[in-house]
Amino acid sequence: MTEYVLHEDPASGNCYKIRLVAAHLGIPLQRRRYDIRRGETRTPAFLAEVDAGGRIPVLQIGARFLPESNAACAYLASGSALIPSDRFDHADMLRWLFWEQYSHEPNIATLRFWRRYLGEASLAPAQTALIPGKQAAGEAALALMARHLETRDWLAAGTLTLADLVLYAYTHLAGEGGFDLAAYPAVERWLARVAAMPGHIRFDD
Ligand SMILES: N[C@@H](CCC(=O)N[C@@H](CS)C(=O)NCC(=O)O)C(=O)O
Repeated sequence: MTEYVLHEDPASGNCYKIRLVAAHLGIPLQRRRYDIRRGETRTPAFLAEVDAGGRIPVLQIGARFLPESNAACAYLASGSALIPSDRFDHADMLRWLFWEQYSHEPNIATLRFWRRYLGEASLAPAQTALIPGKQAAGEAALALMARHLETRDWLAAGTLTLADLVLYAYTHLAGEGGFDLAAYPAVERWLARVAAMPGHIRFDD
């Protein structure tokens, strides 16, 4: 049987995505921990052996290494009901994964990291200057999800898919980034639906 090792920092929502998908599918994962604030993914050994990009998560599949959280989720979920077989639904699910990486995670996850883990006082001036733009873009992402979910239970395909699990990760932590989820009740209702599904695990499980 293939052995999976998740190279992760437990504080990362990108790493939680992979644990969440694996839990839904009953796939056991070994976990190897790094502290990104101490530069543990930037050591010569990590860069040579795990990922030349120096970031987590990385899913190790036997002797091979797969970086990028959404790619790792897609690998684990391949062939499962989390990936729609209908051609349009499949592509629609993928668009949420791509959207998450371009319009959601760079704003909501980055502000969470800066505010919750680094503290605004310790940011470089160039980072502080980016905060208003990231706040506005994060609010826009949550508003778009809310509009979509006003009339639907799930993001794509009318059922729970990888899109819901991937977006759940940083959306449910958005409060730690300075976003008020109470302003987006349709998103809150969807978060509760995802968390009630069999196989769900919490961020700190
Ligand atoms: N697009 C990547 C983002 C990976 C990423 O930004 N990882 C962060 C933690 S969530 C990291 O490793 N930061 C440490 C560093 O860059 O040194 C993914 O989805 O996996």
